[in-house]
Amino acid sequence: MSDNDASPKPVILTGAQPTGRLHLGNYLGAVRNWNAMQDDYTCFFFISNQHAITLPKVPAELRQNTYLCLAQYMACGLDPEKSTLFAQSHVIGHNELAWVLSCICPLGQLERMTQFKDKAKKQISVNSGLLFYPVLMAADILLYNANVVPVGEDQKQHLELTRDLAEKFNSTFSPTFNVPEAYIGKAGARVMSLQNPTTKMSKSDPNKLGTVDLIDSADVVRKKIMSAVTDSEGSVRVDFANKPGISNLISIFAAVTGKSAQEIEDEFAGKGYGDFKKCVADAVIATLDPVRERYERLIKDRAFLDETLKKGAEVAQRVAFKTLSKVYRKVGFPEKIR
Ligand code: ATP
Ligand code: LTN
Repeated sequence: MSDNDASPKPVILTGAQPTGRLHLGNYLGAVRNWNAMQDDYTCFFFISNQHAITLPKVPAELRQNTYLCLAQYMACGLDPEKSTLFAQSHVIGHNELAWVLSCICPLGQLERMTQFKDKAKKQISVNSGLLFYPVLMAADILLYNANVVPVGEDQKQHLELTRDLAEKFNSTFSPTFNVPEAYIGKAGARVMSLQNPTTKMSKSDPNKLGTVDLIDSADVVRKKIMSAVTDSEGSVRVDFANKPGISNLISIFAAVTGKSAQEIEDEFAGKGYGDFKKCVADAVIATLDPVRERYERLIKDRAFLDETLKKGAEVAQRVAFKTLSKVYRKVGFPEKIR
């Protein structure tokens, strides 16, 4: 782990809201890919707790969720010895840069954001943080001069704004920021709900049987997979249009075992869904058991989690200050004499 600018490794950065529990979709579609990047990139992973308050939160839960998320990410393999792990609220600079960026960001572009429109529709009164959120996200990214930003589909538009703001700043003042690339996981990595396999597995799914949480016990995982919605045809083969449930289970089985869909179809030719589901459950449990065990150890060790956040914030803060000083100089703020 280094904040050395001379590092030849490209910078990868991503943030995740402290939502409490991660699920199998988050793991297979996102965190597992981030793990694999830790050796080849300078990595910054942070918990975006400042974004989280754009919608009302219970303070004690928000605080606790920061630790729950950190412990789950670390249990999945994010390693503070290799990557900088930190909480957004621990670093000064995100909001300062966001302010500067807001002053070159057209209001119309924020008002057109799909996520803003969707979230605003669900609110009785819309706070300005919800509108401003993509500017803060742009600042999160540009503050560390990220080259690559892994995000879900829903964040693609925010990444476009980030790129626009980086280019606008660079051309208005002088070249300062990398123009970051989004890294969108493969479409095949999309895990669908076990109960409604045409919608993605999501933490906000009200049907809890549809989502396998990373920290579900083995019994609960088994129960959820055994009760996954399938079809009446009875053959284990991929057909997303007509057999979305079985196709989803085949994708999950493939993702956790490394087998191809064809190998799975051959292995289960002539066998029933019950046998197949049992094997899927065994394989998912074998993948998640060690994650849950590491999580249970980590979540009890608050001192270690605090120390991890502290060290991460120190590294992040040095980079953040450097970028912010440069930005302040370029926009014409006088240097602060220390
Ligand atoms: P929400 O319930 O609000 O839709 P979520 O459960 O989809 O949330 P996010 O926090 O939006 O989770 O996503 C975090 C990361 O996990 C993103 O990179 C996203 O692409 C990935 N991800 C989320 N759900 C899935 C899924 N079902 N399959 C694959 N990847 C997923
Ligand atoms: N908005 C993202 C979380 C997020 C983020 C970021 C992701 C905040 N800042 C910077 C990538 C880069 C979300 O809600 N998933």
